[in-house]
Amino acid sequence: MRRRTFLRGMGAASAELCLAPCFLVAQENVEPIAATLTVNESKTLATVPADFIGLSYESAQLANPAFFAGENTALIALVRELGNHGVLRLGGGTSEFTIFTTNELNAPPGFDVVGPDTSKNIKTETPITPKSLRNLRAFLDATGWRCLYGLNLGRGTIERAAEEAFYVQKILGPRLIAFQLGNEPDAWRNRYRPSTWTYADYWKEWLAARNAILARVPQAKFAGPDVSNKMDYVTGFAQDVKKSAPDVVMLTSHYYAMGPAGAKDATLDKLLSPDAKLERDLKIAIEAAREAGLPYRMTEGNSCWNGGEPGVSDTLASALWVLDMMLYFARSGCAGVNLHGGGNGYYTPIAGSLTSGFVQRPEYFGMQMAKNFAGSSMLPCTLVCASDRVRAYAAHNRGRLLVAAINKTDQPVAIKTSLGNAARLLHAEQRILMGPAIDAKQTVILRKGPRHTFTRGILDVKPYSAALITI
Ligand code: BDP
Repeated sequence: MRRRTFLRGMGAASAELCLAPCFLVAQENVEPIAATLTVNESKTLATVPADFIGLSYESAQLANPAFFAGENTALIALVRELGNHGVLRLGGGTSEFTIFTTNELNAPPGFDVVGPDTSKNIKTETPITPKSLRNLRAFLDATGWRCLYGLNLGRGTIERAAEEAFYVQKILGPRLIAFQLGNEPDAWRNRYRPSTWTYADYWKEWLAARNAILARVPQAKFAGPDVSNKMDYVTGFAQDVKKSAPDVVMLTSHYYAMGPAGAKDATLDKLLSPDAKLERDLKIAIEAAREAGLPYRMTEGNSCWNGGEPGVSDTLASALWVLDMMLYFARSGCAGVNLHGGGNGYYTPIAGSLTSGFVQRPEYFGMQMAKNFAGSSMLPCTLVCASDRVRAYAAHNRGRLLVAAINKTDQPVAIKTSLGNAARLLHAEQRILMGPAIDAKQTVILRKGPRHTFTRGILDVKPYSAALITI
């Protein structure tokens, strides 16, 4: 396959091509890293919901009613390719600057799309009207996805939030999972609230807002606390809702692997390394959710906050990172992951606009590979390997065994497996997530037939690539 063919394939909505050797043999003479993979097929670690896959957009995007609309068929097609079920979360920094009004605006909005919010304090107020909500409903109906809807608690009034909730519930109906009240309230200190602001203050405000919304919308459901990173908000909220808010259906928080953009350590190297903080915090969130009898969802996150790091957040590295991160969340018992994006932000999985058209960025392909695990049972598996940048996950899904091996090193990896007898492996299929270089902006998923998947029982994973095996 020539480079031109490769690039042409990447423009396609689902870039699954027949595999020819070109990009896979760059490191022919390098000794592979040896690894051994053992999968325990008799035990389930976690059940992955069918709507595990998710996207997150800024609420301000709703100010352009033409964006999330039944007529935006290009975006609908791309979202559907990420899964027949999924969760669209609306929120982010701009959600504290939205104003709901039933006065439909005659003038079109001054913008087409909204990227990730990077101006943490200076923003313009954006109106949301019933027309945007009706169009959002059509968009959700067309994709089959459901919505987590963020209301303005940071800078809005409780009365207005209750009024907006009334219209959202009426219009989105079964497409609405729950309301979230406020974005990242753990970061409001010295911003929207005084320096003395604590979790206890937040809980009081949250409860008052929830009560007002319930008075107007008795069937309302809630999710939260949608925090940036302070785990005491997550554990406190889980305990408090268990006691006093049975209408909370989901515990939520955010995850950015690095940030802010521009920081010295917001690098490719860091993105490819394991994140000890994630391991620690995710355990806390999952445990808090379990004790409260709730699912836990990571509702907003990406590689690097403040809009993403160019040359990192928009490269093959981000695709490998997304796949590994999503499967790590899935295996840990998380109910879903929403990748934040929008507009032409560096980390957005889908970029573009109504006027320019929409394109998949590398992260999109990582998500597309991860979507195979939606609805599956994650299995315990052990990978013995000298490098902690080689990762593996296994699951049962609809009678098939799935194995994902992610190689975030610049060397090939040779994985010895115990996945079954030769006859079983003979029918194994492989999909490969790869690109021309780790910092390349192009990424593609290629398909390899059964004959080429295992040679002598060994699974070869090329440098900076991921393999998904279906057996
Ligand atoms: C988060 C905000 C989100 C931003 C993101 C970022 O919730 O709206 O887009 O940071 O800075 O804190 O990229």
